[in-house]
Amino acid sequence: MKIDGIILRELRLPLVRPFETSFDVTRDRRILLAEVRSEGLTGWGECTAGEHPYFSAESTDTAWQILLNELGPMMAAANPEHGGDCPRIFRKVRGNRMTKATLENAIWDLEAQREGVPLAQLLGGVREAIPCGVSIGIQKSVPELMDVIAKELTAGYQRIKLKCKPGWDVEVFDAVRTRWPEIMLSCDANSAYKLRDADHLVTFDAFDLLMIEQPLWHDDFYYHSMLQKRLNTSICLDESIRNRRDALAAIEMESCKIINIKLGRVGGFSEAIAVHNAAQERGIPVWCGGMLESGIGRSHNIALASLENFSLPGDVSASARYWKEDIIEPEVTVSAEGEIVLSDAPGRGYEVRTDLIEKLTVRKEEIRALELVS
Ligand code: OSB
Ligand code: MG
Repeated sequence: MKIDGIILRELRLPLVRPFETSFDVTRDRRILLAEVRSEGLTGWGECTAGEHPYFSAESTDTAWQILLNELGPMMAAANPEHGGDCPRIFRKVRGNRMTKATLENAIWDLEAQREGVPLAQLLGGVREAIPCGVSIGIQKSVPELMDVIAKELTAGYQRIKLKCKPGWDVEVFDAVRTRWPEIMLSCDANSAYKLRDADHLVTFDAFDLLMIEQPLWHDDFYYHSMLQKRLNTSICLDESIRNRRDALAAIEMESCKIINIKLGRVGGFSEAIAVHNAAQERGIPVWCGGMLESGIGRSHNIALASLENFSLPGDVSASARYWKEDIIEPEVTVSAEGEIVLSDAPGRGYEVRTDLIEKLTVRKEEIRALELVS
């Protein structure tokens, strides 16, 4: 397809409530969007990098620079036929996976529109609805956390994931398990522990957690594999898994028994599908993580989570948990059974509210294909 132009935008979107992890508190999201125009159609991509390079080495500002000066021009000159062509087009650029995913996902979005099929179908999805959980940030107190959990369970969510760190872990799990002995419960440490905390992490086994997500270093498999040998609870890797090779290494070393797939973290739909397939072939279940996305990234996550091996409830939840007003229509909603029902409309299945996007835009730059090709 001929790329006619790429528009980069940054939006400022305040979260309805702050989101606290072991590494940061997020109050507003700086949402970076790429709008790729081709032959009368528009594909959208969202960059999941945070404002700071804390979760990964990328940030909103590094992504902007790399999109404008490196990936945007490469894409504009390449005229890809398929979303799956993008990894090859971007091959020269190392890392910057969230940044690459921004453009690659926009091309898949375009391709689904061009073919007149739902994006989920183009990706090979089989589910009509996806099971949903919620990721709950660190709260000021246990009673406040209990109120939040009660509300999410009433809304129908199938699994509760608690962000944790030293000092906000076993006492919290104990209180939650005492009140809700049966719920599907997991935790995510975002690398807040060291191997010397292994004895402490073993005590998590008492709380019948579905998994412990990324307890150790963000770039580690080896020490996670040592820790997994000591735990009954399954380790799930998030930060460590950058691609299919990482997934294979982690599975082979038994560093984890579950994998969280994030579209941005692995560099886009192509690699996300490759990780999904590698895990499926080896009997390792996956689920779809989230990065506090706006409706555009969220709609892409939903399409991805329709693949068969996304058998565990993910972190992709309703728009209203994050935003007063989302930039897509309809907003993402979750049923009383805790599911998001996939749209059967062609493309991403949600309309983009361009008027609202324009209003929220704080910076905008256009990469025009013609100038670049000459
Ligand atoms: O580790 O899964 C994570 C948000 C920002 C950075 C890292 C993570 C998260 C979440 C939020 O857990 C998931 C969501 O609700 O989008
Ligand atoms: Mg995580």
